[in-house]
Amino acid sequence: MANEKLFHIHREIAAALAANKSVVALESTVIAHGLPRPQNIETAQRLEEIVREAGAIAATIAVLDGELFVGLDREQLGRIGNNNDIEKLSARDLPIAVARKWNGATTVAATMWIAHRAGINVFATGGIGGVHRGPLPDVSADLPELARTPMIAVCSGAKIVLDLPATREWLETHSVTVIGYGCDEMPGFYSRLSGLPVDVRCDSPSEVLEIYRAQHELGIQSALLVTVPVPAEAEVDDSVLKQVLEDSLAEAESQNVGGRDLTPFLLAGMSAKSEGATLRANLALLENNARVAAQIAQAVHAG
Ligand code: PSU
Ligand code: MN
Repeated sequence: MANEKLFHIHREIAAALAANKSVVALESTVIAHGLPRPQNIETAQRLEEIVREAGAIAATIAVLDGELFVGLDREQLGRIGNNNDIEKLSARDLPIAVARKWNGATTVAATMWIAHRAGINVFATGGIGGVHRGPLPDVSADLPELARTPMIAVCSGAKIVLDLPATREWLETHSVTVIGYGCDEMPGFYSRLSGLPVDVRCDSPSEVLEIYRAQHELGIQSALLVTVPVPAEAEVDDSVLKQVLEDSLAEAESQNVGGRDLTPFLLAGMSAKSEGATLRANLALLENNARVAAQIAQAVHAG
């Protein structure tokens, strides 16, 4: 068991968890490294409001001075969003961050690790990490964390910069059940379609709840991945997407960008080259996913 002393659970969130009310965990890498300023902090606050409007409480997760924070106040959110020395922390980095008292934003993997141990069972993000393109087998730690954490994870599929078919195969091999929420194929992040299958379609929070319950009763320890397409009006045109993605991937290769810097580099490059179209899509899908996650959390706690 993790030492509870390392966790700082915000008062309101601790009270909600104790009263079995709905809580939605949110990641912070998207704030620190995934979105430009000032939209990053505005978005983080907007996501918390959306979750609240839908009747749940948002728990944005980050590491501050080596302590694991579940729920951030304004000042803490500002530290994560406005400083240049915030680390991008995946699960493997947590022991280092704790030992060396780092400030860091948590990826999907690290956020799920913390949220699950804090007793939260629903999590929302934009797009999960996955299997990267290119010759190296570069596989985001988000995938194995999904395979071993029994939570509901709401996203718009894996980020388009990745090898989506390989990512889909990985999820299948590691028994992560993939739900299409109001869709019959897995969304492709900035696109509503990817040509890849989901395991089942659900059209309401109660349908998701039925599967989540069954998974729990079976004792299955992997996440339930609920994939939600980007709202149609914010979807990025296919030909634009193809072009800016190709250019950004080539740029990353020629500048030798890799490892943890790769995803933020590609997202920023695509936004610049698409005159902000990919950024608008990213914001729209983040907001929509937060809303859906809060609705699902409501169903989980009502049921
Ligand atoms: N989704 C977004 N923007 C992001 C990310 C996801 O819309 O910045 C982040 C998430 O925190 C995810 C991480 O966990 O990118 C994956 O990074 P990597 O491929 O290095 O594991
Ligand atoms: Mn990687």
